[in-house]
Amino acid sequence: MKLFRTLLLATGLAAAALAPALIPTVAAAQDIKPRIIRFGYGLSESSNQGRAVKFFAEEMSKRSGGKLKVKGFGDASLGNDIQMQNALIGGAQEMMVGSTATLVGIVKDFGVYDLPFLFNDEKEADAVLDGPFGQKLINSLNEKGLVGLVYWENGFRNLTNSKRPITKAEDLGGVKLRVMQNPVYIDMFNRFGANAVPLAFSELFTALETGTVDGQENPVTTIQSSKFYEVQKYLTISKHVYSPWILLASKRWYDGLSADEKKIVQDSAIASRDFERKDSREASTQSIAYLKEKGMQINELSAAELDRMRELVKPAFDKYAAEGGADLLKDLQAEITKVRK
Ligand code: TK8
Repeated sequence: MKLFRTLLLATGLAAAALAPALIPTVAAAQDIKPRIIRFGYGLSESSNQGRAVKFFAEEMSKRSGGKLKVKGFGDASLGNDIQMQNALIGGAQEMMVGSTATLVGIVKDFGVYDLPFLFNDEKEADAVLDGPFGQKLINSLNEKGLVGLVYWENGFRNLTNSKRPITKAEDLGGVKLRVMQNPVYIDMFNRFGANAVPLAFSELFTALETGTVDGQENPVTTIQSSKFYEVQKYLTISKHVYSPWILLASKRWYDGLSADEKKIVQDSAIASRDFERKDSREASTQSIAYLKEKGMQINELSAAELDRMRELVKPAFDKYAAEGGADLLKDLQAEITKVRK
């Protein structure tokens, strides 16, 4: 150890003698302060979200020699998605992960991902989100006081409810369905005939349990980890929207990091994205069997019915375009077409 340090010092001195310009690089490599990073999220610690937060924390620790300590706060214990976004903007909290859908109050453009039946599969979603389109949206957060790092997978969303199996859009008639706090969702489900009720995720279990709402929609992994099977009888595999999560940092906090610290945050974020997507995809293949075992009655929507539903919600696209989203939607559709080729 001592020998190593002496060697390092000697090398450093030699380098200093030869090229003084190298010294700042050597010094910068150590520019990491001990920091505690409060990282909030909405799902439970044992969920795919919780596992990925843990992974991110480990990466940060590994890459910083234990100096950057991420403390995860699950179950919305620091607040729901929207409250956490505001805490990040104000600098009261450092990091979070949540649905892009709940960002629409800050950057309206994020609603574009919520239009129904955009992506056919995860591969398309990855390509668009990780490509120039996804990055452009991420960049638009900067002027709002947020730093977007990477997209994680929440996943394709499916319907659950306590009233009846949903085999066609009409079966949603009169179903009080909780949706995320986002106008695209409200519009979509009202068009399907449901009674869309926007509500924070943190209030959802109780709302289902008490019958304030009859149903909700989320990926199967979340239906499992949030134990919705305890209060919901019917699960319909509809995959109506591919829902991304986004890893966010407070810009106020992030701007105060050294270049080395920023690099560690970015590299850890990318590593966590790759871990999270793989883990979530593996988990979701097992969730359906798990939910069946827990007594849920599960059905898939037929291809013909999905086509009909797609037609039913077409006006939602026109509405979105008419309300200022035309160019953005066109760009997104062009990206998807490119990926499909
Ligand atoms: C967790 C939420 C959740 C989302 C929802 O905070 O609200 O239904 O799918 O993942 O972001």
